[in-house]
Amino acid sequence: MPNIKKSIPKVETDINRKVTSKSTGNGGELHQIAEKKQSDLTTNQGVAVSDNQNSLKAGVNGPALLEDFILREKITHFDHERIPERIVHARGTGAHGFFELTHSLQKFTTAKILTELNTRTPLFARFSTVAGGSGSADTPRDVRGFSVKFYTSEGNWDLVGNNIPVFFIQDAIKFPDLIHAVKMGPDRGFPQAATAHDTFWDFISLTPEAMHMVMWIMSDRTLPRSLSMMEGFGVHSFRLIDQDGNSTFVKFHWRPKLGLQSTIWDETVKIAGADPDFHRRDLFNSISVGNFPEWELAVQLFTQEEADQFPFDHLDATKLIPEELVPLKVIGRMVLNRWPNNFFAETEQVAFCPSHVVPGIDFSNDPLLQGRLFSYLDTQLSRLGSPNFHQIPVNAPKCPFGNHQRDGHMQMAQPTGRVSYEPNTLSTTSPREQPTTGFKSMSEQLSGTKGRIRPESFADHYSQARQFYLSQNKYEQSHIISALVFELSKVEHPHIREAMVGHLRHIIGDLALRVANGLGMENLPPAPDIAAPVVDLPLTPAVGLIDKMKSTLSGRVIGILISDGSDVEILKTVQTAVIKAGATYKTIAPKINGIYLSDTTEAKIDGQLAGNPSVMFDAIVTILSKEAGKKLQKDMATTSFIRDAYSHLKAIAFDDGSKILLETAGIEKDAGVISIDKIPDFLSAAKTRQWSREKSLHPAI
Ligand code: HDE
Repeated sequence: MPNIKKSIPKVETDINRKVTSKSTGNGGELHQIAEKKQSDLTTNQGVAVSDNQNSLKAGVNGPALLEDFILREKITHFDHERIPERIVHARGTGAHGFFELTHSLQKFTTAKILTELNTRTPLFARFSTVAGGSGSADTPRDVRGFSVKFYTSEGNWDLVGNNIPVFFIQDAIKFPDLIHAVKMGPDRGFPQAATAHDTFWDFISLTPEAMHMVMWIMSDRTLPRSLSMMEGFGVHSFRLIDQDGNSTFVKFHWRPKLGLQSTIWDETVKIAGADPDFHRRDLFNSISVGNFPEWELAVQLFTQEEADQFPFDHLDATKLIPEELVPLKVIGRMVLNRWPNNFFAETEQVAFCPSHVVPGIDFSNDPLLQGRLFSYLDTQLSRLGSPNFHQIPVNAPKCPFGNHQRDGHMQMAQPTGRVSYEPNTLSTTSPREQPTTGFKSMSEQLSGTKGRIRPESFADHYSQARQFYLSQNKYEQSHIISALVFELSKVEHPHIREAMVGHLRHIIGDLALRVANGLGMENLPPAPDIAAPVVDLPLTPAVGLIDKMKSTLSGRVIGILISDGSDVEILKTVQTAVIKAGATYKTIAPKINGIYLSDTTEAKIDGQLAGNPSVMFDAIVTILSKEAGKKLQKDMATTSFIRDAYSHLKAIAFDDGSKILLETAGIEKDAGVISIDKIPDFLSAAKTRQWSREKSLHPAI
């Protein structure tokens, strides 16, 4: 029995603690004391706190006292730290930046942000996944949100888009059903952040309008390599309004400077385990080192008369306007150059609403957009808890703003004077209407019979799905097929799998057949009845991805594996060449410290091998002494490093000492497996993936 009496410290000792910059309390706990350069730690009422390590107790081993207002304030605030996460798009990250207009749309709109050349409009952008909770991984197969809040001189404009130009549904009334179907089951609380389950595919199989979107989400578009390597789309048609009130339809597109790039499905799954923060870390890193992510903003402009000629209805959000039909006009660029000071205050509290538009920009009658115009303001009220959410700095306009709205939870403003209404005679300075430059909706003549009716022009659900699939190259088509096989294999109810394959038959027979084969179906299930005939539309290569990859190493990371005895000259040459080519590198070794190179100098290691599998890199280099190669041959982390890089179609450069590892990992030499003395060849191969390798690795597809 320990001597309890002996272990009780004297209270006096604690009270008389010596005041130095650091001090230790009775229990050995650290007290960091404010010096001149530090401010005092205070309560929220500004009272300096003398001890932030111990609560107030009745005796040294006694219970805590209710009187301890310092403890209660701290814990109460902590208990209330979380706000409801976004119902969708909960997982996200964002950054500040600016937009610069390079081509004026003066002919079409009065909006200053789209007409004043070379002015920099500050902005905040947020990227997100849709289905997962805020703590889910960055890399599930999912659509990515692509939201931009422009703080224009005429008020805030939010362009709240996605990285895919079409959507699942045509009418907002279906959104809660879609989201309930994709989110975790209400009875079991899983699966998280995944579409590969019964409820999602059950709903989709009963929603033929989703088939075009299904093609997009099963493509590599939902597996972006980096947030700065994805396109963004406003999705709906909007209107631009000129000074005479004339309207032109517009679709907004973001084009990444780094070009498009995606990961391979198996790689994506492994990234989720190796680094659940893969995308936000990548964005953070690139902004931190000054490699600012950049996109072009482009528009498609068209008139009502042109729209009448399209073989689809542009107000249907399940359709896109092929670039080949209405070309893109680049009008400016967005650069993200500042990481937020505080994730919660900015990224979590930023409130986007598609209804936030500025004079000169207006809505179309897309029924999905119309529903969104209501939903976002509503959701901010429950998420941020007050109609004053616009006062939070990240949400507040940067131009002057004011009206007669008053009070409410957490009112931060202090309006002065007696008048909080208008019209009035009692104030000469209170805000008044602005009929010349104020926001005006396009004047549109409307008539019709009230009713819950879907337009007939929305009835073709398969033609653009077919167009998308046929516009992919053969590797991309295989990826869509293996994604469908993967997802539908996770579905427990055979009738849902069959219904889905039935739909695929309308898209294209070969696709249905290959998916049915992958699912081991003996016969092709029947195709459902369709509301409108499927037509063959001209191909649109712009929807592809692989063929649009840019020949660049910018934004790419090379993993260099070394160990004791690695050749210092080769290492230096590779590192210099990688940087010169515009990429970055990480030097990986079995130990984070204590690795000595061929010249006996200690190497600088950026990451330990087991914690940095090759899925973290775009290409790998192995530089090993013969002894190290032999030793590492038996190490699973090393062989997986190489085998995964190979099966994820990455370029591999190796030296003599690493040859043995390639043999152990079963690597067959091809154009992407390159001897270290051919660094230019390696760097050129690292700009892409070794697509031709894929067939031999996944013969089942
Ligand atoms: Fe959203 N969506 N959405 N959505 N959405 C939200 O608003 C909603 C739709 C999109 O980074 C919510 O603030 C409805 C299409 C993005 O903070 C909510 C409908 C597109 C983000 C909401 C749609 C989007 C959201 C949840 C069908 C692409 C994240 C939290 C009519 C054009 C914004 C929030 C951010 C977020 C509703 C369909 C994009 C509930 C009702 C189509 C990028 O209001």
